[in-house]
Amino acid sequence: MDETVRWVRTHCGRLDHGGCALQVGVRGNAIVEVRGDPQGYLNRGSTCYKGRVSADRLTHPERLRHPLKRAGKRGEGKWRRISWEEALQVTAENLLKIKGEHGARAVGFGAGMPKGLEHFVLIRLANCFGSPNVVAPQDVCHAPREISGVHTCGFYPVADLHHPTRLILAWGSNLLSTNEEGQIGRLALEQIRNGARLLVVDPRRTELAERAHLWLQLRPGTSHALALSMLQVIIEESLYDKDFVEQHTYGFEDLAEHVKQYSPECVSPVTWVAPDLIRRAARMYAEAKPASILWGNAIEHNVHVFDAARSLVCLMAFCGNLEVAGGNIHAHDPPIMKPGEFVRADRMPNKSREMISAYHGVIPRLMTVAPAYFRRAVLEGVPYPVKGYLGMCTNPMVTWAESPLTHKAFMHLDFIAVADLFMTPTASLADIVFPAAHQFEMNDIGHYGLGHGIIAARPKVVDPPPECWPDMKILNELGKRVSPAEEWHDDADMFLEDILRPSGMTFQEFAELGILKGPDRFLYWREKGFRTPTGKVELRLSTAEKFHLKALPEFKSLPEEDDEEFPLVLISAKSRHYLHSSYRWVETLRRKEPEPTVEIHPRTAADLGIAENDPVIIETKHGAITQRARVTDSVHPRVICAAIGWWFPEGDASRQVDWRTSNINMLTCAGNVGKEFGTPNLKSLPCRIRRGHVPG
Ligand SMILES: Nc1nc2c(c(=O)[nH]1)N[C@H]1C(S)=C(S)[C@@H](COP(=O)(O)OP(=O)(O)OC[C@H]3O[C@@H](n4cnc5c(=O)[nH]c(N)nc54)[C@H](O)[C@@H]3O)O[C@H]1N2
Ligand SMILES: Nc1nc2c(c(=O)[nH]1)N[C@H]1C(S)=C(S)[C@@H](COP(=O)(O)OP(=O)(O)OC[C@H]3O[C@@H](n4cnc5c(=O)[nH]c(N)nc54)[C@H](O)[C@@H]3O)O[C@H]1N2
Ligand code: SF4
Ligand SMILES: [Mo]
Repeated sequence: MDETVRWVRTHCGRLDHGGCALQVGVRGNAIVEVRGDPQGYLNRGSTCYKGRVSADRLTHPERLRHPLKRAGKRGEGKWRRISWEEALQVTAENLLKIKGEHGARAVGFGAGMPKGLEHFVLIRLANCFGSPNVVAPQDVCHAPREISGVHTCGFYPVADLHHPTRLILAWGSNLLSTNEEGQIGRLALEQIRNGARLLVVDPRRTELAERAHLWLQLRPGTSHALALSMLQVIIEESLYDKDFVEQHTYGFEDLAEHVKQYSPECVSPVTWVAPDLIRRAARMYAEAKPASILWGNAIEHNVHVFDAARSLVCLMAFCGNLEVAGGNIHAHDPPIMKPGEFVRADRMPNKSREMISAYHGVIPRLMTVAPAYFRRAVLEGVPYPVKGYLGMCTNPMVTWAESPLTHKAFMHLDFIAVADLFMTPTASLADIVFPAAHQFEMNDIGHYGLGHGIIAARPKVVDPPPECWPDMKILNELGKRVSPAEEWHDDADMFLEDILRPSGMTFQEFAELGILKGPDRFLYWREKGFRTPTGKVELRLSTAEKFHLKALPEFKSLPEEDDEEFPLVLISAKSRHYLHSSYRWVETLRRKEPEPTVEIHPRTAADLGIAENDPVIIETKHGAITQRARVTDSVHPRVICAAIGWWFPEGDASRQVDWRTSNINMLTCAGNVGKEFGTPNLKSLPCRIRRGHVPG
């Protein structure tokens, strides 16, 4: 046996948004070490713990290694091992049968957090098959901030931490745990070391909040009220960038008049932030030039996300921070194939009118179907029946709001195919399960189509188990069976070459380079204006009437009204050890965080007779779960913060049914959603907590 270790350079992926450059040590076909690459563009050698143990995802004895076909009733856990040929054939037959009987739109194509290039190949398959329905959690992840940005200023304004900034405003972002969009955690710390001030808006005292010059511990679900109040202060005290506002914004007078109602004194009782702190925060942000807002996922986790996102873009515009180095910029892609071309959007010219969500009047440019609307289509036939589902890289049974509804919808479908690494609660309901190859076992491109202005090479390091296929290959082979064969390649790796062709590079050359970055382009609006109908930043939306949108961001109410029966407020935050619902089965990760825990303030815990590590029942109007208490004063006495994504893979691996006991989405509800994106309340839910276990 060859004992020498060879080192392969690649990029981390599928553990968060990815981005750290890695050096992976390989002996034979086994990975022996993963370490940070000192030359990494985003990480300069650093990694997190889960990055270092990331190869452990590949070797679990219960990993899916063969295609499976359901042998008993749906979800019963009886499977028959089948060949790839049969798995593809059965899937193709079922998808075509549904298409023949109900139309192509009766198949939903399910994606999760975009993990790699397969996300876009899946959309291509939907388009080539003829279905407008790609179902994905974009309603609660990034689409709201991206699309609100595009409607307001013509682009998605991302925090620029690659150039010196004077202030970072982290708003509902726990970036030292989540390293959003690559290594923003590390870049932020570097900026702070170099003198940038830090302003944090978070109901929890996060690690970042501990380092902050000012921390606003707002009441969950009131970001829009707080941001509108900051706008009011900035106008009243004349702290805004007058030249910019005068020349490059539309609707300033209307917004100025409108925000008068949101003085710090008016807003303080609802946000729980003292008026003088709101004023200090507004001044700090307005006076630092440039300043960048890092907007976190929390603003996207309630029905008022459009108001929150719009208010934050207005703040950026007011203070002249749009498209300014060190502010919030339009990250331009390098010369690569445009996503629309790659996914063959031209095959579905009427997609935005035909997709399920069109019926619900969502905001233009939202091109995925919110899970709330997908389940209505499956269960009620609204606006038309949906009968089939093909999903990969996603675990809706755990990650969509209101898990019992998801279960009901999946039990109602005629046909389900799922690709995953492990038998998950979602895969366990499938008719066909495809065993997927994973990070390190295939060539892949990271960050494509995500608005970060970079793509990262993730070349293959080891061979997958013989019958585990990269998702792209699964889609490529299925595509040939259910759609015009000329849309598909002999070898799925050719998709990587397609993307890179405009750059003049092969994948091999790209892999040697590592990262391809677009040009830095600042203050583009000086030449061209903003890409909105008025050519200006639309503080007031000129298209509001046409698209039935609110012209001005507003605060009218809490996401869910207070309820005496449920006196506490439930929030959540991602774990630094896991990705959402993934990898509870990786032992090295599980040892770090063996059980789901809920943070509770010592005073509240004492009042309720709850001690550290006690099992507790967390309850909302919608359901009850068990997690363990972690008593900490980092949360407000009225707020508890629960763990997300929990199910228990240690049960019978053929039959993953415990998606109830500790899963936070037993506590959420898909019945009440924000109109623009179909977003449910995932955070800021009235709740209560007591010692005990839910009956199991
Ligand atoms: N209550 C509540 N719900 C939430 C959130 C929250 O904060 N609170 N967060 C939301 C957010 S922001 C998001 S993005 C979504 C995420 O929702 P999902 O994307 O559905 O969740 P994940 O756990 O990231 O991924 C699910 C599955 O992908 C599989 N997987 C990983 N890599 C591969 C691969 O290479 N191939 C295949 N075929 N499968 C793979 C994993 O094994 C896992 O089972 O959840 C949302 N849901
Ligand atoms: N380790 C790890 N990294 C990840 C992920 C993961 O699952 N695990 N997921 C990836 C994905 S898909 C995403 S979208 C990102 C998300 O990354 P983040 O944007 O950091 O999202 P969260 O962890 O959901 O929440 C961030 C913060 O919001 C706070 N918060 C809760 N409610 C409110 C509120 O009402 N208002 C405000 N202002 N703050 C509130 C929480 O206390 C928390 O500190 O992370 C990515 N990175
Ligand atoms: S921070 Fe994210 S990209 Fe970096 S090593 Fe950890 S999981 Fe990988
Ligand atoms: Mo996300």
